[in-house]
Amino acid sequence: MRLHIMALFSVPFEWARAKAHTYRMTLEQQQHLDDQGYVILESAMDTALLHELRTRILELFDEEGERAGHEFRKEEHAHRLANLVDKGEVFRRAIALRPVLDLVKHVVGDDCKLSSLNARSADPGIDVGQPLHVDMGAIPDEKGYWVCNTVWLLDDFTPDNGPTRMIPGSHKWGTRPQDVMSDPYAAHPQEILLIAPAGTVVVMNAHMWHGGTANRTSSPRLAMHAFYCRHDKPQQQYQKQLLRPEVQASVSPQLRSLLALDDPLNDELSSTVTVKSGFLK
Ligand SMILES: O=C(O)CCC(=O)C(=O)O
Repeated sequence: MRLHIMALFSVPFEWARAKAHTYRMTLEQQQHLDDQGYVILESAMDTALLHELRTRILELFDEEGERAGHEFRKEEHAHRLANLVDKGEVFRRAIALRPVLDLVKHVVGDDCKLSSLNARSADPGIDVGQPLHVDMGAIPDEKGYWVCNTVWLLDDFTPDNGPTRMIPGSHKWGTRPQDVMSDPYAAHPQEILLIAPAGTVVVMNAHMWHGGTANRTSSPRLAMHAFYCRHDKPQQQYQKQLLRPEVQASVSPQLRSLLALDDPLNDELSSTVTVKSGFLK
């Protein structure tokens, strides 16, 4: 049976839905991230930011057409965009949004970096969702967690339009769904659905098992994924190679650091790796 996260977050857990632009990271949020593997920040985007992100992303889908997502991987039943940091100032603002980034740092450390910034639009009228996965196939190592994703809801996530499913606590299991499940596409007895309004950002320990579900409605379901990793791991998309020189020249020292633009260790780690997804080939 699928639980809807709405129900899960009735009164006792209401703090986990903190209004991000009015609250700082709380101990309860940190605890929830540690224990459950995710925190829901409702209204993390104000109306203006939500509108700007949506508008630019829809414009990019139009501009890029068939080429959309070519910097990453294609996904059957979804349209994707990649390398968004290069494609708009609004994206460079979003990846450094404090309440979100503070929680990301709680998972992967103060000196973490952006690993990739993509958009994903789940195609409508489809019966199949994503397999359960962990991002980059990542299992925590001897230093702990090394991947953290943030899902930016640019449409309302409803039970039928392909909300993300999550298995709370699974980031602590040290396994990947494909290693222990005979069918990672199948429903999992512990899964919950992320049902929340547009404007929400979910910070997710990306070792936690998760995946998009089938969008059975007649409209696409849009989200942006700002994915971060620990400083000693490769970026999923090597920002220094992907960002145009004029973009690199325009960003603040703080953003240069978040993008690892002046980081010899990152050059060594990221310049030669081929992009890795949790499940896309
Ligand atoms: O968009 C979603 O609901 C989740 C997508 C996801 O987990 C992925 O593409 O790796």
